[in-house]
Amino acid sequence: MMMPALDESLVRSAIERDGFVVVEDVVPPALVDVVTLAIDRAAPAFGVRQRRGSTYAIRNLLEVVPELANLSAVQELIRVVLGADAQLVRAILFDKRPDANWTVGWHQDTTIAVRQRKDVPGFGPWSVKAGVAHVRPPVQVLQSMLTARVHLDDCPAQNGALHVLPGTHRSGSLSPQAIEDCRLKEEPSVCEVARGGVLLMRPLLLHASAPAAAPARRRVVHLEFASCTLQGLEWTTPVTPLEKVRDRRSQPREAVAGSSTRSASRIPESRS
Ligand SMILES: O=C(O)CCC(=O)C(=O)O
Repeated sequence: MMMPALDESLVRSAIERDGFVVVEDVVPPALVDVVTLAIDRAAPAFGVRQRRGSTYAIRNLLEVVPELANLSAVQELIRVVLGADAQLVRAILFDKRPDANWTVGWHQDTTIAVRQRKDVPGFGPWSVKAGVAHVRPPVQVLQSMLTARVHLDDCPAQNGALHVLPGTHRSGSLSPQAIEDCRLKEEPSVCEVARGGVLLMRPLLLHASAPAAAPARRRVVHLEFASCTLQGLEWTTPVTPLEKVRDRRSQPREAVAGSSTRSASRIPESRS
């Protein structure tokens, strides 16, 4: 059976216009199982946050599950938007579950993880998360980045799906007042994603996360990619640029434009 091919230009235009797009069936079920098992086996370690004995966030996920650097279907998707020079620069697990049903208010992702703190003009303030130096870079760095949120469980709206404000990635770095203004003006979209699907999003897209109304496991592997070098600083992960990745066997099947609470508008499939 011929697999429908991903419409690359529609992915690119959705990212440019809305700042996000959902692509279904990216990671095959067997590979989702492998990643899920590796994460579940991860012993409580540095960077693993726990609540009442349950792991709900792993910050330095690549140390725990190095296989994540080789998810070729995800890398293919990233290449479509960022080009072949993109690198994986950070990996985090976000896990919502009945005993860790957390919430996050509206925000942009404005920090990056780097190998070592060095005072460089344009970079700051600094912080340390799970033992790793983090810094707020110039806005151009954030604008050149793309996040792939790989879903290891089905995530319908009632399972703590991510809410986003479409198009807000185009406004640069926003003050708390500007975030509040956007929240009052724009209608949020709810990003429902099935197991194996990927939400691609720009880090500057305003997003928030409500507790699940019908809590189940909601494991999301958050992979950040960048296509730029840092002036005077180094990314944490010495990884291979995506130009080395050319395996199209597990082609993503279809892209769904920002699904909203009312209806999910679909980008039609094109067949190769
Ligand atoms: O996974 C979530 O629901 C929220 C994660 C988040 O806030 C983030 O990616 O910055």
